[in-house]
Amino acid sequence: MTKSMPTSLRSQQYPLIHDLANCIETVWRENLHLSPYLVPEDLGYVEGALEGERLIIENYCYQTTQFRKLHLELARVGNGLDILHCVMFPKPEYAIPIFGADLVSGRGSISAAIADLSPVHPERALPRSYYNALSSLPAIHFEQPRELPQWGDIFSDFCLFVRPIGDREEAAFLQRVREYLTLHCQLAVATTPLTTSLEIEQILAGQRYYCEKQQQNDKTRRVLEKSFGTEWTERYMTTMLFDYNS
Ligand code: BLA
Repeated sequence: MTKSMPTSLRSQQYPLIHDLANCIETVWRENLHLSPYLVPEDLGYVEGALEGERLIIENYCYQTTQFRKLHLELARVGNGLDILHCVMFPKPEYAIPIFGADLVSGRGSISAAIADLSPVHPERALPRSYYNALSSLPAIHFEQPRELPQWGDIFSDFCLFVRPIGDREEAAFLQRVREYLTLHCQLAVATTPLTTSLEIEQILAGQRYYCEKQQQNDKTRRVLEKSFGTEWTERYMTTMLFDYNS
């Protein structure tokens, strides 16, 4: 495993991944007041190749008044597989959903594009303001919707999970994620923090459940294990990708 300054991975990545990374950062900058977030020193930029192909990971993290961690990760496996991973973890005083997105491309197309505002309430319902805003977006149709895995009960009814076909569907996906992000930032900023410890505990439990389910994604785990081994992968998945203690 080696450490060095990040080269601009994004410029080499699949165009939709590059575009979504830029879109996420732009919406964050336009709507939130970003402060630095300290990434463990050895996890900002990582490169590994235990067995087989080299995996390069770049992490970008921020925090804001409403969010304890905004995380954008870009990764490339060998010369073919590009990945974008993004999660916005609210502070537990904010009873708002978790935004998450994952894009995986290989051999010249995107195989998986997922984005959601996932509820963390005990009854796993979205706040009314989110439900209303998301329901008012015009319906969109994708030729190849994908089925959620078994652990996917964390996702909302508004979860997009598709294999986008062609430029038109890729653009539609990007546009819809921009809408999710923008309304999320605006609603988050307008949210009054909770004050009772019982309510805060419930939100924490919901965030923990979300993370535990995401940690069950074997597809992510396998990619990481091949380059970094099981121990490193377990640490990475529980401290960097889906942590709920900090
Ligand atoms: C799927 N995630 C995948 C796949 C790979 C990765 C290779 C399979 C792609 C496919 O089926 O076409 C790999 N994803 C990674 C790696 C990282 C990553 C290595 O983020 C990080 C280093 N995953 C998330 C988030 C969501 C998510 C935030 O990290 C959703 C908000 C979802 N990824 C997700 C889902 C699948 C997936 C639902 C499909 C899983 C399945 O079909 O079993």
